[in-house]
Formats: sequence, C-alpha cells, structure tokens
Amino acid sequence: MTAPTRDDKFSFGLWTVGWAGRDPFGDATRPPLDPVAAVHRLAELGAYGVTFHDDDLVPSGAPAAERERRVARFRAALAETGLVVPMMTTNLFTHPVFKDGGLTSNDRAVRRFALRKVLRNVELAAELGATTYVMWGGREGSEYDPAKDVKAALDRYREAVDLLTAFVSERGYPIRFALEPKPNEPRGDILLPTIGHALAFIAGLERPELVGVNPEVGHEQMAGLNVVHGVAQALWHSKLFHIDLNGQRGIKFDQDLVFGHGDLMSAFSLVDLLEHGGPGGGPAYEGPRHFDFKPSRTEDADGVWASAAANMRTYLLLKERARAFRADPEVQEALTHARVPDLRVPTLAPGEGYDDLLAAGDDADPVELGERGCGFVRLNQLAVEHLMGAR
Ligand code: ASC
Ligand code: MN
Ligand code: MN
Ligand code: MN
Repeated sequence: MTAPTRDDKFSFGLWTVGWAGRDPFGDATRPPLDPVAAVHRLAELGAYGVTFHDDDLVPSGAPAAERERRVARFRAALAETGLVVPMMTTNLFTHPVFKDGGLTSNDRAVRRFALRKVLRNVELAAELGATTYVMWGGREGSEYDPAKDVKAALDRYREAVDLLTAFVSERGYPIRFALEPKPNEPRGDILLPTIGHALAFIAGLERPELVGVNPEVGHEQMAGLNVVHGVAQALWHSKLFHIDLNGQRGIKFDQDLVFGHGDLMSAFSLVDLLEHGGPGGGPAYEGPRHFDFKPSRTEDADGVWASAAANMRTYLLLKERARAFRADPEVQEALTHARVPDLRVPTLAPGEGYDDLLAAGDDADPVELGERGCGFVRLNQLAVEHLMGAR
C-alpha cells in the first residue's frame, strides 16, 4: 500500500490534532498546538486540506489587527505547503453566550450575535477558497422539554440557513452549506439529531440546492443507527456534501476515535460505499475525506501525529480491502446468489401498470419463495475474511 497523497483528498480539522485533551473531568494533557505547525505537519503526512472553526484560528473577541495577523500567518503556511481549505465552520458552542444555543437560543440578542459571527466567518471562507461551510449545531437543543419551543426553534434555524444561503447567492460565493447531525452532547438533546432529520429539514428551506449534510460516523452510531445506511440515503438524495470520518464504540459519549477504531466492519462498508458505490456499485464520492477525531488524551505529541496518520492509513487499507473483496470471483458469485444485483431491476416491467400486475399470474408460490435461502451470511463472512487479510 502506498502512502497518502494529495489525490486521496484527506483533510483534518485544526481542532482535531490541536485538541489538548481537556474533558469534563480533567485538564489538558498536552500543550496548545500552533495552527501553522499543524498545517506543516499535516502536509508532511500527506493530507491535502485543513479545516477550522473561526475560533480555532482567531480567539473569540480578538481585536481586528490580531485577527489579520493570525490569518496572514496561516495563509502563508497554506501557500508554503500547498494545503487547501476545503471547508470551514463556526464555533457556536464554547463561549458562555451560547449556553442555550446560537441560532436557536431563546434569547434573540444571542441569535443575532451568533448569526453575525457566522456571516463574518463565511466571508473569510470565501476569501480562503472554502466551498463547503459546515453547521454543527452542538448547542442548538435543550435539556428540558418545557423550556424549548421546538417548532419555533426550527423556524429560527430555517430563518438562519435561509439568510446564509441568500448571503452566498447574492455575494456570488461558490459555497454550499452542510448540516452536521448529532443526537446529544453537549446538549441533552440536539435539534436535527440524525441524517434523516437533517434531510427532512433541508426540504423545507428556501434554497435547498445549497444545503446538504455532513454526517459524522460516530454521531450516527451514538444514536444507535447504521451510518452506512444514513450515508447511502444522503447520497441517494444527492446531499452528501461533506463527511466526518472517525470511530465510536457503541451508544455512549462522543468518542471521536481514529477512523476504524470503532466498528471496523461498518468502516469497511462505508469506505466501499464512498469509493465504489457500495454493494450495487456506482460513482465514488468526490468530496474531501475529512477526519473529525480527537487524539486520545493519553497521547503525547508523537501519539497525536501517529493518530492522524492512522486515520489515513486505515482508510487506504480499507479501500484496498474493499477493492480486493469486489475483485474476488467467489464474492461476485456470492453477490449474485444473494440477489444483490437483482435489487436494481425495477419491480414492474417497462410499461406495466397495477392492472397488469394484478392480472399477471407469474408469481411463484409464496411457500416456495419463503423457503429460499438468502445466502447473506456467507457473503458477510467473505467480507470479514477480506477485511482480516485472510483472502
Ligand atoms: C465541528 C464538528 C464537530 C464538532 C466537534 C467540536 O465542527 O464537525 O463534530 O465541531 O468536533 O469539538
Ligand atoms: Mn464527534
Ligand atoms: Mn464532526
Ligand atoms: Mn466532532
């Protein structure tokens, strides 16, 4: 297997490798990381892109001159390394002002402050050439049902997204928005908790064509959902604008593990979906392969960079294993036996209607149909063996 290259389109958030390890129970275990150093190191490791929240680069409330200085240093590092900024996002969760949310806070003054913060950073995103703007509503939610008018909150969310899409359209910025679902944490319950909720919300927007989703592997798994199914549905709606790859072990706090360090079989199928279109084939996903992980707080600086490299290596290994799986004649035969290709055949014949279907006497006996084995387990075992390098 070859080392990662720019063509693999791997990107990382500044907040990932830069996470100092502070959690609700413990202090930071590592010193802060200079964004410029992060850019250089990521470029050396083979990433093509770096992403960030406004506050990852410029501390909240910094004076204009300080902001310019930090942005200029960062731009110089991008120019030096050739790293690009494919995506940017807003921190609407750290500052106490956002304790009840940003765009959907009950406090109108907070909502206006939050929206202005997003607009300013979208301008910077346009300057830096980012084409995707992620909206993770970490604090948009509640702990107490009587304290949040969810219908009104969704009105305010829609108002905000409609304003943002009007902003990029009227300014002529080539930017699309990607909503990132998460079921809970840091709020007890977060609005738009899953891919499906986000897709339904998008359908009611003023400019739905400018809004898609940014699913995060672990966030779907925190909800007990199958992330491969969710991402496949996002692709089916042409709404997979971006993706956050990482690992999660079951329904618990957001672990943000290295990609593949959670449910490895699911990671295998996800890479197969992104690279080869999944069991039925299809075009590859063309956006960034973005890692939103947190190097565990047990790790020192070397461990941070080993973790970053592990994400990319695991992805490339899974891509190779998925390719070998598909190329295996026994797998092809097992797929056919499992009738996987048959699902692509329309249920009705061309021109056939319900009357024709009702009149047709061509169905086999349901008893006989019910006795047919599906052969799915054998197919899955072949996947397991390819994944283990046993074939
Ligand atoms: C994001 C994003 C998340 C959160 C989280 C912040 O932009 O995609 O999942 O912020 O990583 O710690
Ligand atoms: Mn996460
Ligand atoms: Mn994320
Ligand atoms: Mn995250």
